[in-house]
Amino acid sequence: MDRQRIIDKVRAEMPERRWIHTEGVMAASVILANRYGEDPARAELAAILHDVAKYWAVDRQAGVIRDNGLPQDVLAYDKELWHAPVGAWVAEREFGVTDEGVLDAIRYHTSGRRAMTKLDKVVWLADYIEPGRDFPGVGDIRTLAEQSLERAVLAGLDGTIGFLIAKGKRIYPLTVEARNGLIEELSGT
Ligand code: DGI
Ligand code: FE
Ligand code: FE
Repeated sequence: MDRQRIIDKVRAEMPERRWIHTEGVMAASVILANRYGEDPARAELAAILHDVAKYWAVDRQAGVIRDNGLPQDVLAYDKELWHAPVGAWVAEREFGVTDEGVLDAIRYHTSGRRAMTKLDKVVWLADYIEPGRDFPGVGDIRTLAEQSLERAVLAGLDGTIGFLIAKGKRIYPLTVEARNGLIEELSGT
């Protein structure tokens, strides 16, 4: 499917404000990919599709996870996590995406994972710092993002984990693994 058709179809799946967020993630992904030596076209494709399932009814999201052999453990954690693996499934099945790296970047764009690829990091961080994001601390992470991809993703994960702790929520294990993995990567262990 060509780029414009994907854009038109994804846009039809979401309210306008979420499409504006997606455009912000596209722009930020391209900038980060160019800055850190990743393919901007792959980063942009993952960005276009990353939230494609965000506005599906949660029952529909859960159904995709249950009926297609996706990892079931996520169903025991916050529903906000579900649209990421569902989005990767939709990208492959309905949009014909075959690039496994792009599919992984969509699949792990919320949780992160251990040993995140450069493409995973670019899309994860772009989602966090796109121009429409406005929360305390985002400016510091935008500044970090100009210096170190890994340090910026780590700071973002710290922010998300802190937010979940403050709300008394559980943390999905892949998010903890993502943070541990980045710390190891940064310290060379
Ligand atoms: O879909 P977006 O709003 O653009 O952003 P996202 O896909 O990164 O979703 C983030 C939300 O997911 C955020 O409000 C926190 C929530 N969340 C719930 N449990 C977890 C989690 N995020 C992570 N990384 N790990 C969790 O365990
Ligand atoms: Fe998302
Ligand atoms: Fe997003």
